[in-house]
Amino acid sequence: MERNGLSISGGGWEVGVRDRSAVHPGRTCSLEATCDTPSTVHAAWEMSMVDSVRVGIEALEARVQGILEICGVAPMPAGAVARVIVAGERDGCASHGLHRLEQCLQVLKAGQVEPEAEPRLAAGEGPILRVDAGGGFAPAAWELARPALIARTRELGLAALAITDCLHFAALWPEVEDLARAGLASISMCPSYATVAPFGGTEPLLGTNPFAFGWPRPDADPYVFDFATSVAARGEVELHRKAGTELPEGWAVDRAGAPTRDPQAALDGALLTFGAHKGTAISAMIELLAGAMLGDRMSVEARDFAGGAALPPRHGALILAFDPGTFAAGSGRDPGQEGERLIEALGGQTGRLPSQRRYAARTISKADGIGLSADQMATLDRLSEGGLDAVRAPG
Ligand code: NDP
Ligand code: PYC
Repeated sequence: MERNGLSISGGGWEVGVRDRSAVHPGRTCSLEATCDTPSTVHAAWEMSMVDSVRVGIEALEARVQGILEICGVAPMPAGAVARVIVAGERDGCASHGLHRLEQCLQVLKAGQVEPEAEPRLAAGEGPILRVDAGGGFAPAAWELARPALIARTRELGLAALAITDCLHFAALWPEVEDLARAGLASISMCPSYATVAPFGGTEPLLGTNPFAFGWPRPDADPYVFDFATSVAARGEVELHRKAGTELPEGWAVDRAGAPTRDPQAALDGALLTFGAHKGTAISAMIELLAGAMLGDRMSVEARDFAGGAALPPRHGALILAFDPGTFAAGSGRDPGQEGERLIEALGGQTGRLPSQRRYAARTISKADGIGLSADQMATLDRLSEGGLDAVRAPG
């Protein structure tokens, strides 16, 4: 099959030289209105993506799952972890795509995650569902609990999922997007590791604390946003370090509290919250709701438990789900149509909705395969061949 001037073989691996702009529009501006994300590493990373392999989504999932299993992760969590990592790569979310695979293995090697943990769901009968992840990977807990959360939300109009003791390394949009595709609105949040200074301060106290929202749309992809409450995710800073590029102004301070654009100095110092005092307040809310309220670690404790921020942290996560139809019952109004009016007007003024870049990248990945750099391929080969022994030191 020929697409974008390239031959594609169905679902398998294929080596070729191609222009990454064909599969990752957000990286190279081949789609207008997708190049405006400041927290995305551009030029240097782009250069490294020219010689590449294109691979089908399922083939890449199988490859990543295989690597995790070789390293001792049980098949169920290995599958869940592989799906979320590959979804990130597929959607052009480099900070939470394949970049995370070696970190997951570093955590495993450090003995900070339970590779065979079986998450246990306590659904009870009320609105609060609980999953004890048992120190295992968060995506396994999410996949186990997802059907019960959807069913309970439909039954009661709202429900909450409290995940405890999970190793969290992933983006949150897969969760809220799943729920939106089931017709539900939702909010997802979790602490992370204390690497973020509150507004006015310079000492790491808060996590990069992601916050995601999903809203179902009758005839379109869900309205989804998902961001760190730091100016950018730490993963973005790690990608800048890898690419040898400076950070934009205003992301971070160094250890002495001075503004810095050097990624390593930022990783050693502190990131800043977005939106000055407002981002700090939202980040604090996340610590309280998804840390203190769940009886699980907040970001300072999670960082200390992990011995720093080189490895993803272990803590809890909170997902709140709502059935818009139940809330609007009796109003005579249709939340779906009301929502459409707002979302269309938003898109009309801003030129692009959150997740639009991601959905565009997904469409191309589904059609053409996911593009991997020579560097990414070499990492996959190294890990496939050497297993845990081949995992490099964190940092
Ligand atoms: P970004 O700043 O890259 O993007 C945040 C959101 O804003 C996305 O939904 C994005 O949509 C949207 N967006 C970007 N630009 C525009 C625009 N011009 N108009 C409208 N919407 C726009 O994300 P972050 O660096 O803050 O976070 C990246 C990821 O890191 C998130 O997925 C988050 O969950 C994850 N993370 C995970 C943590 C964890 O502990 N597990 C901790 C911190 C972050 P689009 O995707 O389409 O560009
Ligand atoms: O990118 O900040 C981050 C992050 C923390 C944990 C997982 N991702």
